[in-house]
Amino acid sequence: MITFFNDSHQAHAPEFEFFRGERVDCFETPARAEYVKARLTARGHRLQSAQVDSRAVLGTVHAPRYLDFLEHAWRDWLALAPGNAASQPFPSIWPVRSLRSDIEPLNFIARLGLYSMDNGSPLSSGTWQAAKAGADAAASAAALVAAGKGERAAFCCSRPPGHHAGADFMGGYCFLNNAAVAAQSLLDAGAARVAILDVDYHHGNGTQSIFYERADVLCVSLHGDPLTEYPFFLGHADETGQGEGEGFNLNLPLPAGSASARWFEALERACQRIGRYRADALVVALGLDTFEDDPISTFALKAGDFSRLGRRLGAMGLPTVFVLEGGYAAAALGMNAVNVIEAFEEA
Ligand code: OKP
Ligand code: ZN
Repeated sequence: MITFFNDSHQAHAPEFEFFRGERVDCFETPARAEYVKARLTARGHRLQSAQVDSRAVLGTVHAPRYLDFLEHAWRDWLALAPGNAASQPFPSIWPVRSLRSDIEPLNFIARLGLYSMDNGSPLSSGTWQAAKAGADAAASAAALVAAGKGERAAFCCSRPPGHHAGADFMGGYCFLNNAAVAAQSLLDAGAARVAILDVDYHHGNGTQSIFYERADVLCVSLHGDPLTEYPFFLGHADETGQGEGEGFNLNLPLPAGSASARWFEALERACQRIGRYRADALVVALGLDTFEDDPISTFALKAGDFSRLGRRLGAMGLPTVFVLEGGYAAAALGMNAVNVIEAFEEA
């Protein structure tokens, strides 16, 4: 499968995140994408660089003031205090409920809180460069599939991931919503209906929220139940869409620790719903943190289960863009990603 690889991903390399108040090494590391690249290359898949500038589509998926903040965040962080180049910014105040989010404060940390859902999205000097290049890769994969010149599918192999990023906020290691960029690009290229299937362990709250009031993008997600799993505040079964979007959002939360059989039952429901939608194209938010050895997740998919996933998706018969999301058992990521891709192609 033709893969658009984000050559700038290593520019995003924060050192640490917080876990229960302690500094810990980042789970979302540059090695992740390199493992996938190595496996793709070893198996003879073609890697390409992005050919599309996603700037225009980013402006429809994300709020202009958020994009402006993100693009200049590192510059503004450096301007805040001498010596900041050697440390990482984290938010410490958020405009929850009664607080105002319409006025952008001047203080950098306050603005960082305004544009964040958590303190779990560490920034580094090249975050914008890496995230923008990832969005370019997602737009490029969508353009290739939309062109209909013999490529039924394409893979966007990139980091940082995107599905927690909403229209105007970052969260959960995510800054720009690559799956949303791919879906919007497919619509802009002529698709009338696009389905997004998010199989990451964590609910894709950003993607859901971006398309929640729209009928032209069906969002379907299987994930750990938010009662106990990140992102906790979205992803319940009663979230079905709103206004024009009513009926075009399907959440299939599963209890933490669910076995593969249960996961594949949910996948079947997801595929049935997408089939009834008569989508013109499919975007798969391909999180691989459902893997049994994932260090931050509790599902139990095995390497062979990723082939089974790929076969099922291939049987949908749709033009498909795969976008890499999570997956933190880094050394296994290549095998698991390529298992999906190759089984899809064989189906
Ligand atoms: C991003 B994606 C663990 C903290 C967990 C949030 C998880 C974000 C997952 N120490 N932080 O959906 O894979
Ligand atoms: Zn995840």
